[in-house]
Formats: sequence, structure tokens, C-alpha cells
Amino acid sequence: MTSRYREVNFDGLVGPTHHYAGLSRGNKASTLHGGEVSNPREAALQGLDKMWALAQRGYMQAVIPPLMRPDLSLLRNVGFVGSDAHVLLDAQRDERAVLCAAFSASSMWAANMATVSPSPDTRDGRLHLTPANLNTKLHRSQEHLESAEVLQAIFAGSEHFAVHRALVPTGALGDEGAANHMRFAGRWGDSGVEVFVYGRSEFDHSSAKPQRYQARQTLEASRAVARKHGLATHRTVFLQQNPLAVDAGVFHNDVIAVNHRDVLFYHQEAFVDEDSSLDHLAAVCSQAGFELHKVRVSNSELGLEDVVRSYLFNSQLLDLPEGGMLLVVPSECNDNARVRAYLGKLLASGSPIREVVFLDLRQSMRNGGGPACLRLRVVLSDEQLAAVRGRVFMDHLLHSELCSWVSRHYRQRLTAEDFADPHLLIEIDDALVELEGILELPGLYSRRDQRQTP
Ligand code: SUG
Repeated sequence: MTSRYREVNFDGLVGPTHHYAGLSRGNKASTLHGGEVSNPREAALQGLDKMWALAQRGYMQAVIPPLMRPDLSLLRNVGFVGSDAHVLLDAQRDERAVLCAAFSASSMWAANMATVSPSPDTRDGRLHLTPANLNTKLHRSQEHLESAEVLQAIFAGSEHFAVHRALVPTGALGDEGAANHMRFAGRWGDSGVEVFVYGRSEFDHSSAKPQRYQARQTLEASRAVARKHGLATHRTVFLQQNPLAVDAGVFHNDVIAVNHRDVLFYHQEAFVDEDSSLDHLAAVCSQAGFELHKVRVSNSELGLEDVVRSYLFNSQLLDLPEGGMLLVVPSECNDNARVRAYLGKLLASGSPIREVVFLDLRQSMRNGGGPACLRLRVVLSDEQLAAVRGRVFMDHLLHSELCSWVSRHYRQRLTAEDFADPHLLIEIDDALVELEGILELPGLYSRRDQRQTP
């Protein structure tokens, strides 16, 4: 009997320390909003409402728990000593940015958690996941060890799943996960074409590089992940991101392109050598047995500034039951008159995109995270679906329990001024203990045993 495959969106649950620290140079929203007061409660509820809105429409939706923050080991690593309270006070006085990095809730952007290759694409027929080392930014480089533990807890069982270790965390192997990865396929269960989008090469000095901002993903990292996942070379494509776009604030491919099955929705400045890059991709798709459908946005329709400000491409494409696709975009697309007008034209154009839904994700957006950043796409067979551990699939009861948990534990105002408050640490740890129970993932936050209270 052949198994049925489905796409499940795993969204990151926003953690209790969501704040704006301006830590991600090259990500314009992060720089613009650095230092503002955040509202972690609102951020988490906006994320949960997104999950519930899509679950209610019949899409399979799951949740990924936040990592435990603050990461005191980062502060101890840079030389702060003593009890946790002392470490926090000293770091607040001497190294504000590192303190913010230790409190970062950036694991909410699940698209950066890992690269995922579903089993129809891999040599050994298992689902492969490689946690992203995120080594370009200090606050994100702390994520991969814990992310690997979370993935191992949820995708447990080596019969179905292979959770790899992250690549060696160094610039040459900078890896940002699924945000720079697209999988094309005719149907979910068919062998797909996996596309890795990189910003620079460490060793090929002839390849173009952005001038203003750092490209986070390397070609060498992309190739390594493809090899580890056992992908067929004739169904794997490496495309370079346009350095112009990186310099305009496109720090991940998913800020300028999004795909779903055989459809690619993208801006003309997304890739180096647009024509040859996409001709190559179309040829590989055709050899794999399906036709690539491109929905292209030109510079004359929308410039890069509108693309980056509205996050039009940081959207989700989902199948509509009646055929065609739904585009889920942030509400900033409705606020921008040019983008709104473009979307009107798109819906009338006869493209596969037939409906647009606007979501309010403003708390996450202020740090540069739209609908696509918040989710990790995982294509699973029925057997794999049954093997997923934890109570992670979104339904009415889980949504309301998580909303109530957030409302009871999360603050409505947070800035770096609050980080030395000893009550905050207690509040967070109490919240996470309860979350382990709600999600039925015992031991998930066992790292809290390393806390050093006086
Ligand atoms: O890595 N922002 C994240 C946003 C990640 C968006 N993800 C995708 N495009 N898939 C980043 O730049 C800001 C944190 C701060 O400045 O406080 C931040 O980390």
C-alpha cells in the first residue's frame, strides 16, 4: 500500500522574552525597531491566532515550543561569573547587546530552525532534518544545540526520521535553514526538486558578494546539507541570491521568493542571472516530471523597498480545496497602497493564486519575521505523522490552553531594562515547566537544572 503524504506547518511559539534589540544588521526591521518596548503576550497570541486561523481552514498545523531563555551559558562564556542574578546585573551594566542576545526569543522563526528533506527525496527514504547553525548572528548562533534537542524530541525514532547535527558553526558553513530552501514537487509524495539559495561562496572568490550587508548562507553549507540528506544530484539545484537584494535588506531568500508544490512566486531581483537560473530550475523540474509555474513580480510592478517593507514574499502559499492557492501575507501588505494594488491585479490575472488572507503579526514583523518565517514546512507520510511525538498538532483545545497559558505567564511590556529583574527568570521557568506538561514533552526544559540561584 502506498502512503499518503501531507504538508504540515510547524510554527514557532513565541517565547516569553520576545523583545526588540536591533541585533540583526542587514534585517531592516530589526535595526529600525531596536530598543522599542515589546509586548511578548501580544506577540505569542498573534502567533497562536495565525496557527488557529489556518488549522480552522483545514490545514494541518503544529506548534514548536520556544527555547529556554535567557541563555546564561552565553553570559558565562563571555566571562560573567557568580549567581545568575549577579551575572545578569553585571551583563546589564557592561555588555547590553550580549545580554539581549542571551534573552533572544528568535527561535520563534521556525523557518530558520532546520532544513527539511521529506522522505520521497532522500536516499534512505527517511525524513532528514539538519538544524541550522545560524552562526552569522551571535543571538541566533545559540539556537542550534537546543533546536536539535527539540527536533529529536518531536521527530523521535530513527526508523522514520534522521535529525542531524548542525554544520560546524563557522562563517564558511553559515547555514540559515529552510528560509533559504524550497522544495518543488508535482504531488507531495513524488520525488521533489530541492532548491538551495545561497548568498555567497567562501571559496569561489569569483562569485558576487553583497557590498553592504553580510550574506548569511554559503554555497558550501547548502551543498553540505544536500549531501547529508542524501539528495539526488540531478534533482538538486543551487541558486545564488542576488547581492543587490541582500544589500536592500533581503537577508533570507524567503523575503523575496516563496514556493508551493510547482509554483514559484518571486521578484525579478531574487536570483543572480534570473533567466539562466530559472531556466535551469525549470529544466530540472521538467526532467522530474512536472512543469514549473512562475509568478514573477517585476521592478516596474514593485520595487525592492516595497518588497522589504511589506514582506509580500514572506508569505505562505497553501492549496485551496477548490483548486488554486491561497496566499497568506502580513497585514503590512494591506497598509502599503502599491502592494495592495498589486495584490488586486494578481488575483485578477488568472495565476494559480486565487485568494489572499492578511494576518496581523506586527509584533514579529517589527523584528523582520512574517508568516513564512514563523513556520517550518514538513511533508510527512501517514506513518510518519503517527510517529510524531508530543501534543503538537493544533486543535481548538490546544489553542485555547496555549492562549490561557500565555495570558497567565507573559508580560505585556519588555525591554532590556527588565532583564536583571530576578522575578523575570522565575516567571519564565514556571511558564516553561507548565508548557512541558501541556505539550506532553517531558524533560524538554531539563536545562533549567543548570540555573545557579544563590
Ligand atoms: O534572523 N530577527 C530574525 C528574523 C528572522 C526571519 N526569518 C526568516 N526570514 N525566515 C533574524 O534577523 C531580530 C532580533 C532583534 O533584533 O532583537 C531577529 O533576530
